[in-house]
Amino acid sequence: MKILSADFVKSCMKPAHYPGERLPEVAFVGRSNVGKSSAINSLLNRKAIAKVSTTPGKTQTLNFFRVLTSDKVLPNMFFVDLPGYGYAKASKSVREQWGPMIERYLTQRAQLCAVVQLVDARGLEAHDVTTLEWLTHLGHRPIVVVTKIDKLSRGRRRPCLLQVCQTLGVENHEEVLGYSSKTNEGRQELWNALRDHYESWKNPG
Ligand SMILES: Nc1nc2c(ncn2[C@@H]2O[C@H](COP(=O)(O)OP(=O)(O)OP(=O)(O)O)[C@@H](O)[C@H]2O)c(=O)[nH]1
Ligand SMILES: [Mg+2]
Repeated sequence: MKILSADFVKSCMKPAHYPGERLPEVAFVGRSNVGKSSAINSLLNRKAIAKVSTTPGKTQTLNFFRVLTSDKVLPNMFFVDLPGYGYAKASKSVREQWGPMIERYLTQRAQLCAVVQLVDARGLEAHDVTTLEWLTHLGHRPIVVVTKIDKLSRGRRRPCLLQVCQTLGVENHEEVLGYSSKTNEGRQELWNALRDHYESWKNPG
């Protein structure tokens, strides 16, 4: 699949400010610094369309990117980069706004067709487990992406994915994907999963 264009559209907090255009949307969820913005850049073949930082807490609002692809099934969509959860160093008032801001988006946005939950290949945290439970409770079936997989030797990758499946209680192992924004490993598999999700969202049952 070719990316024909990828543009940052806007950054916002309130539903009234979300883009008016009704395109399918893909949201990226995960703890701070896990690599959400990097994964967006990698999927879009862009170096820095989404801002990346070594310091957790870089993304603080909902950031919408309009994406056009050569794919017949999923030719256009918004990617939505969300702030990370569990960022303890953000000020209290900021943290108090993030929860409701993310929850409002995930519960109210009718055109949200896929949620990608990123977790770190170097280990899950309790927060990751509760987030998956929460997303499931909200009616989403997240695509779990185990990122920074390049930090593990080849031999440790499959056991790591199996461990993530087990800890998160995901029965179908194919629903947990290894990913590296550094080497683009897993990029095609994630695009395939997004396309599949979109199709089953569009034609439920
Ligand atoms: N080696 C490696 N490093 C990565 C990968 N993905 C992200 N990183 C690094 O991890 C750090 C955080 O990446 P971001 O993409 O900013 O993470 P984020 O989840 O958007 O963080 P917040 O916006 O703070 O929630 C940066 O230093 C990235 O270069 C990956 O797949 N492999
Ligand atoms: Mg970010």
